[in-house]
Amino acid sequence: MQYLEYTVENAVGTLTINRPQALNALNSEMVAELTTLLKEIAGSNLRCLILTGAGEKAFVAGADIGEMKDFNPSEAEAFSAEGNLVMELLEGLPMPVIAAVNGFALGGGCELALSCDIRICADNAVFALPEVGLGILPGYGGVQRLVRTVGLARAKELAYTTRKVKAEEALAIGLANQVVPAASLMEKALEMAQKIAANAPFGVRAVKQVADASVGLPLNKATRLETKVFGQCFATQDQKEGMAAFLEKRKPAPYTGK
Ligand code: CO8
Repeated sequence: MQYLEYTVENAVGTLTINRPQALNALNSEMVAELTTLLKEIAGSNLRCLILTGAGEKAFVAGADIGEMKDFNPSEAEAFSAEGNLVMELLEGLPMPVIAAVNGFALGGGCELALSCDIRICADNAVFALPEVGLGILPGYGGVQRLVRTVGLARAKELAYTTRKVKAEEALAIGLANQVVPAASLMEKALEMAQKIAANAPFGVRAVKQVADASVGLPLNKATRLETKVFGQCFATQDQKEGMAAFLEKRKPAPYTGK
């Protein structure tokens, strides 16, 4: 892979977008690499994924403006469709995904971070949707996901104005889950990922499934899904071990995902 680095340690994956000379701007090759890698990760037994950008300056500074500038409408639509597939693959991964946001998360970079379950930000993080200032709209699902994350009025304001949101404001409006010093970003992201990875994998994936179902399903359908998945937990060895350990006043043995 030319633009991605991927490592796995103790069932926690770290995917680094690696094009720091262009502030990790997303081009077609990178989108194709992400599509392939995310499909592989979806079928793996990874317990948590961290997504970040190489260098100290940017998570991802958006889609590649140089590549987009001469698109005709159908090329632009295809570029948007391929990018949207990446966002859907990321969002649809069965395991939690943490965006470790270092510096700029602009345009497509903000949209990428919004497709993750959790955003931990360095204190130098800056989010924005600059697209209308470039004559386009956020075409990677950014408006949809920003509405769901910070509410309709705030999302509209940010997309209409292109205003930059710094880390502390991102935390205050629920765009960021946590703000940490830039130097300890990866350490803090890893700490959270390891905490997630230590829990029963079926339970963690079940939480993601039912939490995401809350977006599209009416409450009674979502709770019915929850009931079904709750039952399925009782077919796992991890549930037997977790409950036995509680009653025997001991720590559970490491969860196996079985
Ligand atoms: N695309 C291409 N190259 C970029 C991008 C980008 N989005 N962002 C930065 N770069 C490049 C610069 O051109 C520069 O390259 P070079 O050294 O060859 O001149 C290098 O990265 C470093 O950038 P700067 O010199 O500009 O660094 P500064 O510290 O001065 O500024 C900024 C940093 C503020 C982040 C500035 O680079 C910037 O404003 N970048 C563009 C941000 C932006 O507008 N992003 C949104 C792009 S549009 C988008 O993402 C749409 C997604 C939906 C697509 C739907 C499909 C149609």
